Amino acid sequence: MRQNKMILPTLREVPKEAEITSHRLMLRAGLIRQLASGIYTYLPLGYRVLKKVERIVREEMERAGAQELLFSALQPAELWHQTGRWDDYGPELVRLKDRHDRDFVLGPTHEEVITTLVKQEISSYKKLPVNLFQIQTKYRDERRPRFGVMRAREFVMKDAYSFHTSWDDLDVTYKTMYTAYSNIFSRLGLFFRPVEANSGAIGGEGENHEFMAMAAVGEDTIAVCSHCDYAANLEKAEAADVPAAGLEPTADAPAFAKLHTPGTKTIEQLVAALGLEASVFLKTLVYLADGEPVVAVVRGDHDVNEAKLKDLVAATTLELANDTTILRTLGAPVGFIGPVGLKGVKIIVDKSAAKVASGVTGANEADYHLQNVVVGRDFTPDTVADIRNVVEGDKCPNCGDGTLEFHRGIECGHIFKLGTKYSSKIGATYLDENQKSQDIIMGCYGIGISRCLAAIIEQNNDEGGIIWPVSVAPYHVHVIPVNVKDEEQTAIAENLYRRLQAQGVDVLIDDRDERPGVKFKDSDLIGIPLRVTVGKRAGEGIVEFKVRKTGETTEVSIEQAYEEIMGMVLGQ
Ligand code: 9G3
Repeated sequence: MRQNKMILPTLREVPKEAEITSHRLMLRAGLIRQLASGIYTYLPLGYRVLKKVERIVREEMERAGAQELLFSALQPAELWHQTGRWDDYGPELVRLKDRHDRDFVLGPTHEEVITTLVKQEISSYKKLPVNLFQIQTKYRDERRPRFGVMRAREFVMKDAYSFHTSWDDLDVTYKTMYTAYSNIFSRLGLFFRPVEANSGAIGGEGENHEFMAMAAVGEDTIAVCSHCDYAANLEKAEAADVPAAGLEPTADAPAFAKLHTPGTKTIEQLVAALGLEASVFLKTLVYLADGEPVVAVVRGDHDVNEAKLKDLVAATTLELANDTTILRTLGAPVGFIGPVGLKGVKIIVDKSAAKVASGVTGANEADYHLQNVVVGRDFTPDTVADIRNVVEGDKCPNCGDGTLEFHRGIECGHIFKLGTKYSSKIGATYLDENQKSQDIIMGCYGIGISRCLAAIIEQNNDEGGIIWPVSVAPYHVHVIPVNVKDEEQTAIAENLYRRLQAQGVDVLIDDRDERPGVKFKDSDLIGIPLRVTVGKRAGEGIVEFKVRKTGETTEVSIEQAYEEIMGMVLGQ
């Protein structure tokens, strides 16, 4: 491609609205432009990368035996009424009416659509299993789109759905997809980790894994064992059972007693006032689970994991109660509430909190706390379960030797075992070998294609700009004639450009009449992996060959440059 003809508007200055490196560089390198909040145009350079990522995903999905189709983004609301998700989702679900005033959604995902298709087209077990995928634009009206294409309101997703007659058969495809995803993210040049995840709103009783591109700007926190390969999203991560916070409660442990603690509402204030460790406090929080109050108790040095709590109480919505609700429900102001003496409200105690031998908690009376509280003696939990976030240093639940360390990740892929959650509601069944009608068992598998561009840039950049891996680079080689008025330099550059193109190499030639400095800065910024500069020594058959990733620059013959390039590019 000839740069002089391209719409490739590079920027010197950093757009102020861009907060993270990938967003800044995608704007500065002329890959995208914002149309509206969370909505982007992919300019030619950005679009080329998007198509290369899609091609790699498509190749690996087909290698894994999936068949590609394309659904409509417009989905009739009836399907969403059938699964109940028309009501489950709020403003994030883009809804619209057609000219006949019929309700539609712009698809954020396609479980309803694909399951309806399979219901219509597949009825015999002989046609199963089947794995179908598409690559398409999705719509989710994020409340706060940010970080450029990393959290947009419109984005490109590969979504696949598999259909099975048994969980065992689903497991086979799940493992095949797990491998395909590992191949995909490796080919994209990403440093990634598969992590155990929480299936969240879409539920589905099966296991699920997220594929995290490790990056400091990642919105997800993952807990990784220092010793074994255990890795889990913080929403899901567990810790090996921890020793009791104090001594085991003894029969003659003193009865609980009131403490006058005027104005000390927070754990920090209590620790300071009483000189006790945060781990002996029974921190009490009130939630509304589907509107019903639930009391959660964790140790003072832990936090409630709302994803775990929500799963435990099987709630559709879970939110912290406000101060008024707390006062009304427990008769005490926030900061002085506790589980002792509560009536008619469910009390869930975290496993680690249940081991506190002699705890301190709110007395359910303003300015008073209780000490020497023994769980099970002074109050009876309805449930004792893991409802806390693990903390760094916790023992690994898998090997028990290593400790958990936190890292940040960008969720680029997510695979799920769905079971019959959708097929049962849509009525997608098959006739088994005994002619008995059974609900089809499903899996689903997503990759954020456009999000991968941001993740790749977050992991591959330097002060000069983007450093594209060869596999997804918009062009493999940047041929730069230093002075386009010099006929010899231009002829040599053009010749190399044509020879490489004839070999199927993607070549960009900077044929602009620009100062060399501008050309080199732009070349570093847009991150083409290999560069051949045709300058003063061209007449001697010498050009400069630069590898963007290492910065390694050598003067070589044109032939050597050609051979180097062919060696580094072919097979990508
Ligand atoms: C919605 C809205 C947002 C959503 C969903 C539904 C996320 C929703 C989860 C999934 C699960 C998998 C198939 C491909 C892989 C991911 N956000 N999810 O279901 F209506 Cl507004 O999309 N779907």
